[in-house]
Amino acid sequence: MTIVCEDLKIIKGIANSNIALLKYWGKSDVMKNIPDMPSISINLANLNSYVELKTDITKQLILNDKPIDNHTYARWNRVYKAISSKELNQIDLGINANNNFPTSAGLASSASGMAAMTVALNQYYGLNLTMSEMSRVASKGSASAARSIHGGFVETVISKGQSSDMHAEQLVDENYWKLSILICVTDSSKKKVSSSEGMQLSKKTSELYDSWVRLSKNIISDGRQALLAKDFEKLSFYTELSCMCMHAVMMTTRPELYYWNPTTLRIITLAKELRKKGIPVTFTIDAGPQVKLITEPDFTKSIEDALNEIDGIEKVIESSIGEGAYCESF
Ligand code: 2P0
Repeated sequence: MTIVCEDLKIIKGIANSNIALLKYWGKSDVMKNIPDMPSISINLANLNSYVELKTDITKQLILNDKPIDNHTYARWNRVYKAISSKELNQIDLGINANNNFPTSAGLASSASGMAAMTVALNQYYGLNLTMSEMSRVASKGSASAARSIHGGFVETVISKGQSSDMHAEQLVDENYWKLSILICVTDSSKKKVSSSEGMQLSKKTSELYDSWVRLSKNIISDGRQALLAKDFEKLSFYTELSCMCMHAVMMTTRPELYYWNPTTLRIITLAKELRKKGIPVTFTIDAGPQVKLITEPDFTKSIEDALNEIDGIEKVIESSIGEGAYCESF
C-alpha cells in the first residue's frame, strides 16, 4: 500500500454530524451494518468531529482526551480494516479524535467521527477514494456515518443479496434549501442504551417492527418528493411521521426504550403551537432526549425566544446545513 504522506506530522479529518429527517431504525445485517430501510438526512454545519492521525506516535487511540473503550475500539477497527486490511492493533499511527458537542447523547457523534476518520485515513494511505467509496467505508463504523461524508441533503443506498452493502449519496447540496436547525439539548449525558443495541432489541421484540419497515419505505419516497419540491409543510408531515413511528417502535420494544424526558415533550408541544401561529417549524428526535427543530432562517430568532420560556433546556445549538467531510494536513 502506498503511503503518500510520510513527511507529514498530522493529518486531520473533519466531518459534521447529521440528522435524519426520514429515519432508519433496525438492521438487516448487524455485522455488515446494513439498515433495513433507507434514510434521508441533513448535514449539520456546527456539530463537528475532528480526527487527527499523528504520524510521529503509534498505537495511541484517544477519544475526547481519554483512551478509547472496547466498544469504540470495535467501531474504529472496522473502519481501519476496511481501509488498510489490517487490524487496528497493528496501526503505526496515533489517533486523536474530538467532538465539539456531546458524545453518545443522540447527536450522531459516531456518524461524524467515523466519517472524519475515513477521510483522514484515505488521505494518509493515498487511496483517492470517491465520496461514495468513502461513504461505504464509513458505514462500517456506523451506518449513519455513511451520510456524514456528504454535505447537504443525503440519502442512503442499500443493496441487498449476497454482496449486500450500503453507502450514501448526496441528493442536493447545502445551498439547495437554506434551512436553520436548532438543536435543543435537554440532557447531555450518555444514553443508557446505544442505537446499535436498541435497534437489535426493537427488531426482535417490537410488534410494530414489520409495519415500520413497510411504512418507512413510503415515508422516504413521499418525503423525498416534498424535499425536492421545497414544500416545507409536506416535509414537516413526513419528518414528524417518521420520527413518531420510530419512537413508537422504540417504546414498544421490550424492555421499552423511552429516550424522551419531560422537556422533550414540552418542546414538541411548543413546535406545534408555533406552527399554529404560522411559523414554519418541524421537529425530530433521535435515540436521546434532544429535540432538533428545523425552520427557515428568518424564523430562527422568534423560535429561540420561545425556547427561552421553556424549563429544562441545557443549551440550544444553532446550525445551518453543512458541507461534506474533508481533510487538512500540516
Ligand atoms: C437515523 N439513528 O436514521 C437513526 C434514527 C438514530 C435514530 O442512525 O449502530 O449511528 O452505529 O450503525 O447508524 C443512529 O444509529 O448506529 C441512527 P450504528 P447509527 O439517524
